[in-house]
Parts: sequence; structure tokens; C-alpha cells
Amino acid sequence: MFPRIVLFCGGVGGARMANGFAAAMAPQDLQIAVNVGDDFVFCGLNVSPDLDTVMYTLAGLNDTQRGWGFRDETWIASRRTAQLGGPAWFQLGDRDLATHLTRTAQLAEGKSLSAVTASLCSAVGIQHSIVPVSDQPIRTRIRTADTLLDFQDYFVRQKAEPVASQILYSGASEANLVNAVRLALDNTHLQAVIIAPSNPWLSIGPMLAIPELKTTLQRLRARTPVIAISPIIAGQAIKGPAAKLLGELGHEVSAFGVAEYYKGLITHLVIDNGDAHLAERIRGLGMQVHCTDILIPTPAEQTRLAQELLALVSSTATA
Ligand code: FO1
Repeated sequence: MFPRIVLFCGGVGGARMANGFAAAMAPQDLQIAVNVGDDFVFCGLNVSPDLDTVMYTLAGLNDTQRGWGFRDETWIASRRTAQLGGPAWFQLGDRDLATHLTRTAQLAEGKSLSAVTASLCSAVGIQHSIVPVSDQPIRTRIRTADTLLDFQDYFVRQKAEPVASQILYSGASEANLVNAVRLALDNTHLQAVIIAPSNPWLSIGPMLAIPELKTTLQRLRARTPVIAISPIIAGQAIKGPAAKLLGELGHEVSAFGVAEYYKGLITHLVIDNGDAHLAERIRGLGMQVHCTDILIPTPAEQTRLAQELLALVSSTATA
């Protein structure tokens, strides 16, 4: 079976959008392709934060306040590690730790990241397909005035405080799409590609840096809607450091800055009603604009936005 919709996502905004589409669509109709640029090895364990955030969210196990990890988590191992003088700047909850132990063991046995992800998702009862965008490592790195930081070092250890001058995606130029994503994008059943309201530079950028994905989207948009949702409302990021980064990298901190980033790759940008005054300028970049309420903190709002986007896809098919 080939999916009708492929959703590219990462981070909390991505997990929320994935949750909405999973509620609105049958498992066989949806593929959720997830960023791996945040992945890293901590204390010898393979951690894939974006895959886990989507997995825990779809399984209903996520902590909605914190935005990552398990709800009702305990922290005995992390606290004990700190007491022993071990590295504890990145906190792994006790339940979460089991995910990383399992992933690390299965990768060490020679399984691919996509096979491990499928097995973890099945173990928590998820029926929808969650796939890492690539089985090869892509690592986001942040260049500052005096150094090059690994993503989690920048984001968690240094609280995204250093001023960024460049973002690099190590390994992306040699990476391939996982086969499931390649087949889904090439298939005639595909009705639309959706890019979640994730941080374009941190969560979507590592995926677009895979040459195969960029050229596929450039080709695809001539016949299939490629719809991105802005993670910026009224010059503010919905969550995380997107607005700060946009400014530091010299972009306009608005939905227009997001539109410039996706120019040539998308057919539609979905922006918040409150940013409707930007629509004319965004259309000037060669894309259509859809205005709606894009703040989706609750499952009901996530489903509402997914259903609205599916109606937009249907309307473009009949237009
Ligand atoms: N974010 C933090 O701010 N502090 C942490 O200690 C932390 C631990 C962590 C463990 C597992 C996991 O899946 C995510 C974790 N995150 C933590 C979130 C993560 O760093 C970022 O939110 C994502 O990489 C950005 O999408």
C-alpha cells in the first residue's frame, strides 16, 4: 500500500501535526518522515529525539508540558549518574532510557534505524508508519563566532544561547532517503506532501539537505501540492528558538522569512490568520497562501488543522 500523504516533521510542532494527521487518516494512507539531524550518542546510547517525540505522542505517552520524553517519567538513573560524576546535562528519564537501550542494542546487531523504529513503534501499539528520513547519519551542527557545536550541545547544554552564524548538516550530502519515503514520493497514489510547522532550519533543513529530497520536491511540486505550515506567528516562534535563529542568520522573522526559505520547493504556505497581511508578499514568491488558525497545542486542534489541510489537498485536486 502506498500513502496518500507524506508528512515531513521534527520537534514538538512536527509531533503535534503528526498526531493530527494520524487521528484524521487511516494508517495505510499516511507516512510520517522524521528528522534525524538531532540524533546523537550520549553515554554510548543512540538517542533519536525527534523520532521518539513523534512515537511517544502518537502512542499517547508523551509529556505535553515538557515537549519531549514520557509523561509521568522518573529520573533515578539520570540523578544517580550526576551523583557519580557522570554526564547528566542531557536528561534521560528512566522509561525513555529503555527506548535508547533497545535502539542501541538493535543497531549494534546490524539493524537499520528504520527497522529499529518500526519495531519500537509496533511495541507501543502504533499502527501509522513513522520512518527516519534516512538510515544514514545526518548531524546538525551550529557555527558560532569561535566554534562549531553539535546540535544537542548548542540546544540543550548551551540553551540555544550562542549566536549562530551558520547551520551545517554533516553527512546530508552523502545520505539517501529511506526506501519507503522514496517509493511513497514516486508513487502515483501520492496526493500531497506536507511540511509540518517545525523549525525550518533545525528540523526540516537537515532533511532538505539530502540532495535526493530537494530535487524530488522541486520536480514534484509541478504536479502535486507541497504544503508547508509556518512555525512563526506574528514574528514569534510557536516553540523553541526558530525566531532567534532566523534573526541571527539574517532572515526576516516572520512567515515571509519562512516562505523565502521554502521558495521553489513548496506550492502552498499555510500561515496564521493574524499574519494574513503578509499573504500578498508571500504570493509574490510563487506560492499560494492559506490563512487559518495554526496554533495546535491540543489533540482536538491538531485534528482540526489536519482535516482542514486534507480539504485543501482535495480542493487543489478538483480545481
Ligand atoms: N531537551 C532539553 O532541553 N533537555 C534535556 O535534558 C533533554 C533530554 C532529552 C532526552 C530525550 C529526548 O528524546 C529529548 C530530549 N530533549 C531534551 C529534547 C531535545 O533535545 C530537543 O527538543 C529536540 O532535539 C529538538 O527537537
